[in-house]
Amino acid sequence: MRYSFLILVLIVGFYSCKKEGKIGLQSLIKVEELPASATCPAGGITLSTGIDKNRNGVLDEVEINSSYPVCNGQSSMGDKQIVLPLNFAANTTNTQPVMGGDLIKFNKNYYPGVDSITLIGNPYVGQTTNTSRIELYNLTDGVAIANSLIETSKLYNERSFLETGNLFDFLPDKEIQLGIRLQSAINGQFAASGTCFLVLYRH
Ligand SMILES: [Ca+2]
Repeated sequence: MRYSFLILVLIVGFYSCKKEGKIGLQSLIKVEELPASATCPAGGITLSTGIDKNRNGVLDEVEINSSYPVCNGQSSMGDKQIVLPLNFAANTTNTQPVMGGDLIKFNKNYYPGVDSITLIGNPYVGQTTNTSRIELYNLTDGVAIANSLIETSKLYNERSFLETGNLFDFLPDKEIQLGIRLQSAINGQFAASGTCFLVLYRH
């Protein structure tokens, strides 16, 4: 698995299309690479969550209130959460959508107990006047997954991970190849997909 960033700071947001006013303190997720161990034989990531009490945009050690491992390549019933990379990192300067990604043979029904599936991504733009749009894309049938739009006007250095709402009901009941559709809102301006993951949650 490729977690090229040693430490990523994710900001959880449930705004796919609509932007809501930021009030109060923000809940953050920190992702750290986890070496292979008895817990995770194939390695994985450690997900830590907490509130950004000092509002510095970083989940500091003292702010962590929950931390747990997410193993690579393990899909036992014991996993509360499964993170699948979509392997799509692209950019465009065109309003014409770009599609790609290689999450092959995906079928939501192969994961008993999973009742929530979200897209997490950290797209960004070259200029804040532009908006980068990513959507989960069914490459097998050539259609976007409904309600999976994530959009942002954040620059690379300010980008953060954003998460859609639950897409479970919008994914088909069959095996498909999943990817990402990327689009720049303004022709001639740079937009990038960032890194995208599909996250499956068990009840
Ligand atoms: Ca902080």
